[in-house]
Order: sequence, then C-alpha cells, then structure tokens
Amino acid sequence: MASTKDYRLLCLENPLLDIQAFGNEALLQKYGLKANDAILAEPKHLDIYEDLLNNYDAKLIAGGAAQNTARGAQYILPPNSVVYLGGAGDDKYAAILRDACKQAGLRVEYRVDPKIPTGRCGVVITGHNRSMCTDLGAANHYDLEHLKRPDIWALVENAEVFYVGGYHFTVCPPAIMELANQAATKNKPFIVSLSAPFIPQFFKEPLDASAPYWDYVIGNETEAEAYADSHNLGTKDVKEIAKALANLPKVNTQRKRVAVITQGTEPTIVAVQGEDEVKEYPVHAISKEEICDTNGAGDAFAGGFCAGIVEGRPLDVSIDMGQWLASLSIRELGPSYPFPKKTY
Ligand code: 26A
Repeated sequence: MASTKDYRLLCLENPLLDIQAFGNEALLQKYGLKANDAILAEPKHLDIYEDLLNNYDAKLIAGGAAQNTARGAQYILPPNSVVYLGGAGDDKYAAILRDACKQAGLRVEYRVDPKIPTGRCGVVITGHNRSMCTDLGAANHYDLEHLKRPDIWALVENAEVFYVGGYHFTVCPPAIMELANQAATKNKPFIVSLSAPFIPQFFKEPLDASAPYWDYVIGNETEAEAYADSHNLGTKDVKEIAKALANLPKVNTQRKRVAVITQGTEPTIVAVQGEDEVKEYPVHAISKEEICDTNGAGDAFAGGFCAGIVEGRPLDVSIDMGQWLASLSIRELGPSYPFPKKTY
C-alpha cells in the first residue's frame, strides 16, 4: 500500500530570489554574460541586480533551482508532501520566498543567517534563452549543523526520497553526503541534478564523491556534454553519456541507477544501469505562441519526475509527469506553475 505520511520528499539546495527581466544583447555584453548560461557572480556582475530592477522592469520571482523543483513536486503531490532545506537571510527577499513557498504548500526550513542577505539570481531573458547570474549570499552558508539539528534531522529520517540540486555542490558537500548516506543505508531513492555545465566542470570532486550514491541523475544536454568533457568520456553523444552515467559504480545495489537527460524540445534520453537500450521520450509539444519563457523548465521537469518517484509510479510515467509539468511552467513567467491548479 502506498505510504500516506507527510514530507516524503526532502529537497536541499540554495534558496534564491530571481530578479528576472526581458533583456537584450547590449545588457548581456555589458556584464560579459552568455545568452544561455548559469554562473556565480563575480564583483564585476554585482551591479546587474539594480540595473535589472531600475532599467529593465525586472520582476521578483521565487527561484533557486531545487526550490522550484520542490514547489513543482508539491504542486502534484498531496498537501504536506515536500520539505525544502537551504540557507536564507532575514530580510525582505526571504519574506517573499517564504510567502511564495507557503502559497505553493511547500514547507521550507531555512538556515537563517541574520547578518547576510538572501541570495539573488539575475535572470536575463533573450528570446528562448536565459542567462543567470547568482549572488549566493546567505545560501552559501548552509551547514551541517543545521542539517543535524534534531528537528531537521527528524525530517531527514522521516523522508522517503531525497532530491539534491547540483548547485549545492558549490555550498555544502558534507550535507549532500549525509543525505546520500542516509538514502543508501535505508534504501531510499537519492536523486541528483547536474544543474549547470560549471558544476561538472569546476565542482568535479564533490560531484564525483556523491556519484556512487545517485539512484537517479538528471541533467540537460549541455550539462551532459560538460560532464563528458570533464570526465574524458571521449564522446558528445548524449545517449552514450547517459549510459556512462547510469553505469558508474554504485553503493546501493538494490536499485539500478537511471540517468535522465532532457534536451529542450528534443526527446528526453533515459539510460538504465545494466541495460543496453537507451530510450527516448518525446516532450509535450506546445505552440510557440504559448511559450512565456523557459526559465525553470528543467526544474519543473525534475519536480514532476520526483513526484512520480515519490508516488512509486513506473519510470516512463514519472518521465511523462516531468514533461507535463515542464510544459506548464514554460507557459508561466519564470519558474512558476499555473493556478488554479491543473491535474496530471
Ligand atoms: C549556485 N547557483 C549558481 C545557483 C543557481 C540557481 N539555483 C541555485 N544555485 N543559479 C541559478 N539558479 C536558479 O535556477 C533557476 C532556473 O533553473 C534560479 O534561481 C532560477 O530560478
């Protein structure tokens, strides 16, 4: 019988407020940004937030990749199914985030740092591209102490599925490893996203340390390629990369690893450990006119997918749930989901 308890899915990463605007080539050039990328802000980027707010009519939208995923999974699952951990400040931006999560029915347990501002992500939309520039702020101060606090650790022990956003490899790998261990020891699914090309490129060591614990690894085609590059896989073929990811050594041998690579409007690639055949799943097509922006589409995919895993749905159904939720999010501004709620 399916479990009916609360907070079955526990997610960890970096809560951020998105400062999102429709921009142009000149704006990208001014800050040396690529049209489609996700980076950590350097000092030369720090004026972009005010610039976006003052000159580009930027909107403030709840973001943070895995927080978007957590809201997405909660969108599908019964009330009180998802809890999210990360670091935030005690300021106006944190209040906006808490409010958005509350409205989505997502429980958040932030490590609050009263001295450091909540993290922000400048999002510049040009056409179907989005360039993200993140100043992590308080999100960068998440720590093991918070995870091990008795009330938080009780949530970890209670959870049945874990989702870690890959961006957290820049913040607190020991917390990720605690969750990984908990998952493997208790035979609970541990899901990780690659999040951005710079994670496999520049945070290879902590990423690789967690790899033996991945039951599901989710990425897009550019992240897969960056992984292949930094790990000398000698291929750019997404199916081959998915296969390599699925067949990395694994700690919990009771579950076969699954690698899921999304490719925008192209079919999603799925490889299963030990299986020769790599499968393709077409996306839910939506017309060009219906697209608002694709910021958060990957997070939404992960949210729908996680909801499927939590519900114990078959793999192909879980993939379809991800594609369904992504198609809804693409119709909204930023990483958001439509209200009134639609049902899968
Ligand atoms: C550490 N970095 C760079 C980040 C992020 C991030 N979330 C966590 N850590 N950089 C961008 N994002 C989020 O990605 C979402 C879209 O996929 C943005 O906040 C945005 O909501």
